[in-house]
Amino acid sequence: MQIDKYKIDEFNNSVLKEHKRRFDFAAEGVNGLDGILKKLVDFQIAIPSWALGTGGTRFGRFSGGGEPRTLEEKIEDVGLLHSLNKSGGAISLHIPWDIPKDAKAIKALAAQHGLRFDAVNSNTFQDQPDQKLSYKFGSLQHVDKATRKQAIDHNIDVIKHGVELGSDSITVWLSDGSCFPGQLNFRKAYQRTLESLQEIYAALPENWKMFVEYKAFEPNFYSMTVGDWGQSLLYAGKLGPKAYTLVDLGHHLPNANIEQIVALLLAEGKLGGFHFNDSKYGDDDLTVGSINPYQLFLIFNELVEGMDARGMQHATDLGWMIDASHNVKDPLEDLLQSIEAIKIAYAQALLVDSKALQAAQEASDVAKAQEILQQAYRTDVRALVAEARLQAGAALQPLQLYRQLKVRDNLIKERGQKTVATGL
Ligand code: LRH
Ligand code: MN
Ligand code: MN
Repeated sequence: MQIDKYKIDEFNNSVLKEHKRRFDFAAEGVNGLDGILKKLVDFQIAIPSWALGTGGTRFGRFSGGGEPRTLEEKIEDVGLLHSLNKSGGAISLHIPWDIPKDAKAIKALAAQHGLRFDAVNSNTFQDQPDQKLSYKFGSLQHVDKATRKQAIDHNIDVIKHGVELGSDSITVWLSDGSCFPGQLNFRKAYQRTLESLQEIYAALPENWKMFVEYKAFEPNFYSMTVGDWGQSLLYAGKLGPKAYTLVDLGHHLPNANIEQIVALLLAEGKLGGFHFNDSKYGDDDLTVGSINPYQLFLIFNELVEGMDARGMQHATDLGWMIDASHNVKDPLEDLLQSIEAIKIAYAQALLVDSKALQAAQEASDVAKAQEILQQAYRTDVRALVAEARLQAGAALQPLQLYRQLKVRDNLIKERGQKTVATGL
């Protein structure tokens, strides 16, 4: 299924008058409005290939139907999202969940939908049916050299797939760690992991980046060998200039000050990118902005401040990806909501009066500083985000149009009610 441009135009015309009214109100008094709209248009978020089907927990999975059965259908789904909001112009693959058999054809198909390939992800947290050695006790940290080698080779293979697709980064997330005290020699696990990562790093093409993703717990519940941003930063620092830390918002211990982590990683030139999601308890992988939108705004505030201070391009100098799982909602609707939440937080951060905030900070005027931040956060920027979509040729209200066009019903008709996508 594809959404014709005239359907988008037709829909936009039907809501244009109301939009103009809202936009005029929202735009009044906004400094540098055109620049803000341009930044919103340019900002693209990569969609994870593993989140286009219904997710599940270890207790069950309840499919919604019409899930993509192949990589081609996943690309088609991301294409649908992108034509609705023109903000999801990239796809992030998890290998071997999604192996591009004919890379040329897959790349061409993605290009037809206006999509490029973002970071490729390796998987050494599961055993594959044809795999010789098990990752039950870790991969890059494993006590057995041959198992480490197998995991290293897999990562190098993933890089090769990425090269063929035109990707320029690999995200390495390791489930390595231990479940019980005494199971692991921390120092040796760290050393082995570092040496394994060094071998993968050595295989990176010139223009490539390696993102080292950390996570506090799960599936190991006593220790994780890349358990927090400090550990990730240690690895990235020792690896070299192409290695960066990747922040998945759900991978912290409760109440972690993620915005401060982001600010410091940026200041060190070691922030590589994001896996956006939201959580209340742990790695819940919920819709972005559904639980704690203020935190999301504060993170974007640090991003805008820190990237501007370093002269970085918002849209291109970091990797922006979603990493979520959709257990009870239609995955495509959920992703539309996540992208909207990201854009809203970004727009609000762009509205922060940074000069006034700096002055308040320098004067230690705490109340003023808080007022300035909350002034931006409490501004309803939805019409600005919608206007950016309109300018990009997308739908003013993507979710409404998705429903109006009965996209899911059509996908079910095309693919069937009982389809299962690979992924989480
Ligand atoms: C681990 C993680 C990591 C994986 C993905 C499937 O929790 O966030 O990014 O690659 O989930
Ligand atoms: Mn992640
Ligand atoms: Mn995760």
